[in-house]
Amino acid sequence: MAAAFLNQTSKPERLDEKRSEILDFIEQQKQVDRKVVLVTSGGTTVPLESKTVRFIDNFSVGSRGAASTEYPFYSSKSRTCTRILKYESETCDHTKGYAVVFLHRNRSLKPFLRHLSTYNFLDLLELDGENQDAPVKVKSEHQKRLSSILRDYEQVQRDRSLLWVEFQSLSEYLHLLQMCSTCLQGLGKSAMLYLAAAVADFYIPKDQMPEHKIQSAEGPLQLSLQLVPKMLEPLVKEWVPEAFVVSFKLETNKDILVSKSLQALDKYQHQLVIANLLETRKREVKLVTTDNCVDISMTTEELSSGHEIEEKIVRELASLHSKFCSPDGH
Ligand code: 9Z3
Repeated sequence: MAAAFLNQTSKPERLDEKRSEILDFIEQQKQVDRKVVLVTSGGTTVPLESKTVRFIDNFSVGSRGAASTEYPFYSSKSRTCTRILKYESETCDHTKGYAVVFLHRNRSLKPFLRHLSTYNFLDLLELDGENQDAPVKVKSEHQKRLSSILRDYEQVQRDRSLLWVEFQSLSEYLHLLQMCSTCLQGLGKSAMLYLAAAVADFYIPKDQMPEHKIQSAEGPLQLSLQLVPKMLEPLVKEWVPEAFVVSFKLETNKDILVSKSLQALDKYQHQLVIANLLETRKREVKLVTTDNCVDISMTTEELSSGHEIEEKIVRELASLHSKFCSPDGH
């Protein structure tokens, strides 16, 4: 099913080039003995026309993935590094932790940059002087915030511990997911997959898709969508069988959340499901494994002081992953 879907949809551009970039990146991380996590983030689009004017989309802006990408860099030694959140000058340890392959929807939230997403970029800047070639500088009230974000970003760039991979449509995402996962195979157990992207469940197969823009003159539009095959199955069984795989389960009805998560674990045989409800996803999640269910939640004080649930999620996962990697499992 998954293979048939991938065969009938066109591959993203420069796929082979991207594959070698990822393999190089993974090799560099191996040399410094860093674990690697693949974080997927944002929603996928489902085109209605081959020459796409219209597409179906979903709500996800990629907050979960972008926030979660910032914490693994520090997770092995400095467990409570909150500099990015509070913009204070605590010392972070960037030497170990994880490297991240950030597979994200284009124009969704990005790690580091997301802290500025509520600003108009131009409002952060001013001209230093009146003349034509006066330099541009950051306004004094934004200096502290920006230099803190920039320092963290530059550190990650210097360490070469973050690789950006972009998708837009469902098929791009699935091809890239397959490619990134298979690249991680060489890391064995020290690879983690953190599948936070909100992936479409329905699509229009290529042979049923009109080539040109659908015309409104033809009257009301009726769509018939097919089910997208679940990629977790080949991912766990074939693409990256040894890795620590974390998927997300999103529901709006709390009564079915845990049972659906357990069903997914049973069906795909991966390590963990993070269960969340649409409305409360920023303040509570459940980490569901076959034999346990751990609640992670945020107090109002924690949230109002700028802390994020992803910090706790990543800390917990790093600890579970480390047990998973140790020979006796402790
Ligand atoms: C999630 O559940 C993520 O936590 C959210 C994050 C998409 C809710 P935001 O981007 O939201 O921060 O606004 N992701 C997985 C959603 C999903 O598609 N899950 C599938 C399902 O529930 C399984 S792979 O069936």
